[in-house]
Amino acid sequence: MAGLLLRVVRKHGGASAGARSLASVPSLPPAVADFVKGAVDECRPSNVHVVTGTPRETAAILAGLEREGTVKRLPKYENCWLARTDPKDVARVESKTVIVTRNQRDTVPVPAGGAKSQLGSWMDESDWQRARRERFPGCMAGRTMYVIPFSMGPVGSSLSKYGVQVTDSPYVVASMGIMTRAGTPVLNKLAEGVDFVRCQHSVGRPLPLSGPLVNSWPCNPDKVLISHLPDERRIMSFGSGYGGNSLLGKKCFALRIASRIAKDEGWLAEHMLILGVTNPQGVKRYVAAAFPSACGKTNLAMMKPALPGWKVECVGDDIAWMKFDSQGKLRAINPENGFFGVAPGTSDRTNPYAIATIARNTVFTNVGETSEGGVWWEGLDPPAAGVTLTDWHGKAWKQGSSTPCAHPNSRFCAPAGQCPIIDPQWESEEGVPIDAIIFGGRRPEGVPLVYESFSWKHGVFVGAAMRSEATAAAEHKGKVIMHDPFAMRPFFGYNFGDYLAHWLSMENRKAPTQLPKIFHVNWFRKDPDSGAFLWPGFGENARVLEWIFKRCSREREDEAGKKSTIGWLPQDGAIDTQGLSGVDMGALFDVPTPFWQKETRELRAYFTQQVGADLPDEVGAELKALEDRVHV
Ligand code: O2Y
Ligand code: MN
Repeated sequence: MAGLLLRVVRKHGGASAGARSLASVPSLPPAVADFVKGAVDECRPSNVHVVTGTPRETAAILAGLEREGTVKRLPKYENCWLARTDPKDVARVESKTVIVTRNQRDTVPVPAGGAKSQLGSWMDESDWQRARRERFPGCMAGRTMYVIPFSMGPVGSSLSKYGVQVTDSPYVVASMGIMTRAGTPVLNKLAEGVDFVRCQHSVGRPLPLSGPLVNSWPCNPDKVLISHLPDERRIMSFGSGYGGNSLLGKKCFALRIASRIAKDEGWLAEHMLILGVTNPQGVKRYVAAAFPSACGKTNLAMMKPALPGWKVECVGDDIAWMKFDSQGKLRAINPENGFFGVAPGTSDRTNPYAIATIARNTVFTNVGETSEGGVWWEGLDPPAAGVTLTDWHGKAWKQGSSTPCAHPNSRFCAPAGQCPIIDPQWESEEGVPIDAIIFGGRRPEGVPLVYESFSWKHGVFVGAAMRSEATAAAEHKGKVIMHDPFAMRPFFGYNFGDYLAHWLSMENRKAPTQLPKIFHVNWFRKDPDSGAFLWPGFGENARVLEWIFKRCSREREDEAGKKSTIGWLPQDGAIDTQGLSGVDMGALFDVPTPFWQKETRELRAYFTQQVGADLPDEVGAELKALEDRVHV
């Protein structure tokens, strides 16, 4: 194995008798060595392996996982792997995700009447210390602690930030190697003394095991706790090996901790895809777009436009870090290096470029498997005759079964550079220039296909007012329209009221500032009688991107849209519908007053109960102005 494998020595005598500590790690920069030493002292692994990120090392880690039975090779493809998790460890666990700050109000607005905040979960420092003591001491006994130096963003970019994750999960090492730039080049950067976020992760199953593992997937579901200490720029995650709980560069660092760093430093860390769109004349613009889950974010990020001559290129599908440059242009990078996408529903029809991206060097988790050593999930064509399927539990599975073949949150983890339409500028040092910000949601009624905000302040209000249809929690039935401001509800690293104030402050910067235009889209409006979607979506969404593109073009700036109570709508005929049949544009752009009266009442209740005194006056004023326009 190419990485440094360091034996951990046992200290004898004195107060530290029985403790394990790192003898010496000569290759680590002092601040990194201090962090690793602290983690070793607490978690007491038997070995420490500093990850170099070489292909040989990754291959050895995957071979070890295969020997353990945690992953299996998928012989149908080149260097692809399948992991099946413990069925109790299949998704981000929001209820066990906390932010630890001195004051509750640093983390969340304090809801009226003692209600529980829906905008984050705060933990008191002393409760957190107790929780830490109950979990981490000795948690890596018998296991190797991997030290992963990683970069969010291209190494050396002025917009990038660095992290070091210690983990006892080789699956996490393999996945972080795809999702981030990890290994020796980052360690060299850290040797320059740059700051880094301290990320400590354990699956929470020291050896010898106290009970059997399920699917050779170590985890400790009863003890899961994903904690963030934004003041210390530290993340401590325990008990889960899955996705957003364990790949700490992603939601924990790039959104929760980074949103707080961004507030302190004057930039934006957002739950947004970034794409470049080029018109038939060769003019290119970039947009960033925030959507709650289940709105097809990865599909939009890799869209194959149905409009002839138009081209979309992908910079990122999940997270955008954006900062104004010295000319006042908002520049964005995708801090990630891979896609951790939902597999079910991904197909040649919905996202052909994702299908091409995941054909090699990909780790699949909890998808179905074919008898040919391939993958399968709901939404793909049935496999060829004679090919049989195994479900995500490892059991034989047949079409028509009452349970799904792939877990609904099953994932592919693939290198972004493999996307056939990855943007040529996706790793550019300065980031790509953003002309438009798009908010969106799954709104079956009342919300038009697209509208543009009247101003930056109004756009911030539109982001704050985002809602989307979601499958309700177990205790409810059916679908509900959930509030998900800026698609950041689970990911705010600090008080949402302060977050809104930070967005508003972009307009008052002393330096030159060209604010992007702000839009809202809804691909999911339904015909109230038939329940059918009114808009075909997918590649046809290019027609909406075209309108947004034109609205951003300087020569069109004075050209009026159609003013409505909620924002600028396209004038009749401004959206190209050539080649589309049976699409009722009237129904798609209807803005029903009773719907918006109810919407404003619900928004007022939400802002009052959840944000209260922390709601900036400007956002309150935008709500009041909307109420006046719809005559509440
Ligand atoms: O369930 C998980 O652990 C993954 S969550 C996730 C993964 C990729 C992109 N976005 C998300 C999300 O929850 O927004
Ligand atoms: Mn996401």
